[in-house]
Amino acid sequence: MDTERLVDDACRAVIARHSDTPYTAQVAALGRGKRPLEACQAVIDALALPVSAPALLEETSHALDGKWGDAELLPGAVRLIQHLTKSGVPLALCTSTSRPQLAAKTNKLGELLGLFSVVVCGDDCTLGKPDAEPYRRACELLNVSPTACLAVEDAISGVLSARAAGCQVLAVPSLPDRKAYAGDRTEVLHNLLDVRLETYGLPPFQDWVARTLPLEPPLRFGGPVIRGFGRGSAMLVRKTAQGNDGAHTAQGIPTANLDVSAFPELAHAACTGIYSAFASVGERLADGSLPPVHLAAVSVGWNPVFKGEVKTLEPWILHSFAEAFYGQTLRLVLVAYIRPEADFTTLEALIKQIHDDGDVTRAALSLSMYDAHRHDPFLQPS
Ligand code: ADP
Ligand code: RBF
Ligand code: MG
Repeated sequence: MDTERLVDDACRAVIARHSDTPYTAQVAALGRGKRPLEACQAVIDALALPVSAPALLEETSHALDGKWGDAELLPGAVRLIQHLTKSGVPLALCTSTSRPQLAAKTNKLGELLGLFSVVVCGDDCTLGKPDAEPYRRACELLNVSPTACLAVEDAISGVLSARAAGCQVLAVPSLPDRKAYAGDRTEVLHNLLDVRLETYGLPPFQDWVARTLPLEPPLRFGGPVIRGFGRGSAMLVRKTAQGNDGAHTAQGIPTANLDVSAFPELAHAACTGIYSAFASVGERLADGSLPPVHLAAVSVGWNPVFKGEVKTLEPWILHSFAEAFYGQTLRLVLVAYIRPEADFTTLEALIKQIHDDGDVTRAALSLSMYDAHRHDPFLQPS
């Protein structure tokens, strides 16, 4: 579940009462996945806060009261749980949350929680993550050897716990710093949607269609187009399109950027990747007609090719516009996932890949199962 944002907001507010030292992403990462009291202690140690762990926990718990219900499932989590259940693979939930808190936190899980045959909570164990005990206990209760278990984790402490217990580990960090997660029997992905279960001897997903994975429900984002780094049109120019018959054939890959900070659920979670979408720009035309709906190949992520440190959300709209449209309202309905964002050693390789994403988008979104989303009311100005 994506509880990072809720916890971070509460911690930032509470810590500001005790210290001027900022609660950075690095400090936040130290507490992740740990039991509440141990998470507080980790943050206190890092920031040398003049407060005890129980006192800090008291304050943050208070700030979080009634907020847990806002926690969303990470993209791909429902798909994974349902597929494994249908395939008869036993599931355990191994959480640092205490049993009394679990109900409040897993509000949105609904019936999914009942699909886990084993639930290990933080207060069931003598030692919490990153110790091996929680995962060792989960495997025992499943009555399966840890080597035959796959642990799915987004926090370092959870990865360490599962690895120490002897499990195979699938890590989906929410941060661009992925090196810290690497280790024996560990695969680090950008996104839960990318998991190839057959790698682990588990029944493979069979829901890919025309090189895309349908997003149910689709993801909707709208807002004014902001300036990016000015790279798309200028740097992502296909060499083969240049020269020959004049400058106008040299077309770059302009991407209309939205402000990611307006979508906290995107800013935090491990949901980077390349997607296919329907897009519209601007308001009703003077004659009252609606702005047209276009296809778009959308990038959500850290842009590793450019060593980016901020997440961006940017569609390359597969349409030739007469002029730029900064400041106008852009609406996106992401209907399919294509691939994780990748690092490339040359710009040509990135450009070729993006054009391929465009081809995938054109082919897939013409299928009736996707084409229906063209009429999503979200795409029209209110
Ligand atoms: P920036 O870094 O400021 O986003 P880009 O080089 O990526 O600059 O160009 C993006 C801008 O180009 C968009 O904000 C939009 O105004 C304009 N634009 C023109 N055609 C397109 C298109 N087909 N898709 C996306 N943006 C386009
Ligand atoms: N950037 C990357 O670093 N890796 C990628 O795999 C990648 N894929 C992209 C796919 C599409 C469809 C689009 C539109 C962009 C992609 N980019 C990728 C983002 C690119 O770095 C970004 O648009 C430029 O930096 C312009 O800001
Ligand atoms: Mg751009």
